[in-house]
Amino acid sequence: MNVCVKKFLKFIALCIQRGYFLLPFLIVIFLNLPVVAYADEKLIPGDVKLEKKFFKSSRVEREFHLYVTDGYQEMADGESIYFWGYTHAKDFVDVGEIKTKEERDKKLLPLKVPGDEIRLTSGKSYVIVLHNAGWYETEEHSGINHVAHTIHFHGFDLIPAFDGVPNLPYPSVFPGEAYRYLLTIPKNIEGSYMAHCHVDSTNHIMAGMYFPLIVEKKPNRIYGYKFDREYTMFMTEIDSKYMEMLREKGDIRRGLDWKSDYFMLNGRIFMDKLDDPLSTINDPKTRIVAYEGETVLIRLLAIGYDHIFAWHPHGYHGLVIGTDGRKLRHPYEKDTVLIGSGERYDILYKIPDFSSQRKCLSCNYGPGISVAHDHNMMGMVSRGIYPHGPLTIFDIRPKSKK
Ligand SMILES: [Cu+2]
Repeated sequence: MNVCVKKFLKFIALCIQRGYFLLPFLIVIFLNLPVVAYADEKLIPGDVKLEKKFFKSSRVEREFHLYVTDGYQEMADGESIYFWGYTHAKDFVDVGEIKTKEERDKKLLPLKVPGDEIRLTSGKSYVIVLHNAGWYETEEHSGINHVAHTIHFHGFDLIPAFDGVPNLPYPSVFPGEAYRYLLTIPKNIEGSYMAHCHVDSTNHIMAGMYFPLIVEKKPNRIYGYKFDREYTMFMTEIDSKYMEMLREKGDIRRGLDWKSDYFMLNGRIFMDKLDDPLSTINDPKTRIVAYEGETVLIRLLAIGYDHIFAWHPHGYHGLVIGTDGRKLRHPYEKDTVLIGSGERYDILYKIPDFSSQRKCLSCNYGPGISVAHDHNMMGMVSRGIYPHGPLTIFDIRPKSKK
């Protein structure tokens, strides 16, 4: 508990002792003080002048509190993989310092890789607070029990204070600490981005420290185009054996030793047992459901070690309208889009209307299911088994069933 809070609590006790019961409550109302006293988490000080200016000149639209921690994620093939990542409490609220595993499990949502999307609006200002909730799944003497982290807002073109590169100029966040990132999104900026940790990037990114970041001017609009539905497809990879070695011993191997054995779509793999609840196709965020005549936006994102993903939906050519958060002056049609670590593509898929079907019996027109998958075949194998990779389906339904 910090000194001010302690002094204030003493003052309340004194008032009650002397019979002035209402005085402290009137002060709280008058000063609009928060009544909750948070634990003594250390806020890493930023640039005081800059912060003062930010809060004076900007109306903060929303504050997001992100917590980094470790955990296990169950995969559709029955394996459990050790990950690091970003999580949060319900509605991204501040739950103060996390000191124990019990506290973490009670206050925060279970760790998910990638972390949940953060969606921002062009022209508005935000505060994003990074808290380090600590590591709890490691062996006692693992060398990574006490590691620091940051957030790098990939593609946001920020000043170093909020760019998440350690010690340029602010230190990264150790357990029990927090750091505030103050962001104003320019009015002319929109599109698909991502965020990731920038400490010892090879290890921390590969361990799962990333999440999608979306900027929009208006819902269902991008770069002047309209769409009916959108899906974010985040393609990533992990070396599950390396992760287990990190957890047990914590000695970090040479970066070049990564050998991914899982290639994922939104943190999942496809399972040939079609009703597996953990399979990509049974995840509402990954199964692409749309109706005849609609336009679907796919926000394609990738991060990883050296895998180049090849996004390939059967039955459709998509219109690539933007990349890396910028509108393309000359959009182009593709049925296979190659995407490497850090890249993003915004692609529109126009779902044909069955009533306008041409006389082509073999063409993909009308409701039904078709697959979309990584066409770099190395990625279609997890733990050596095909087709346990980044594969999902376009599930097109008739208008009448809307
Ligand atoms: Cu990190």
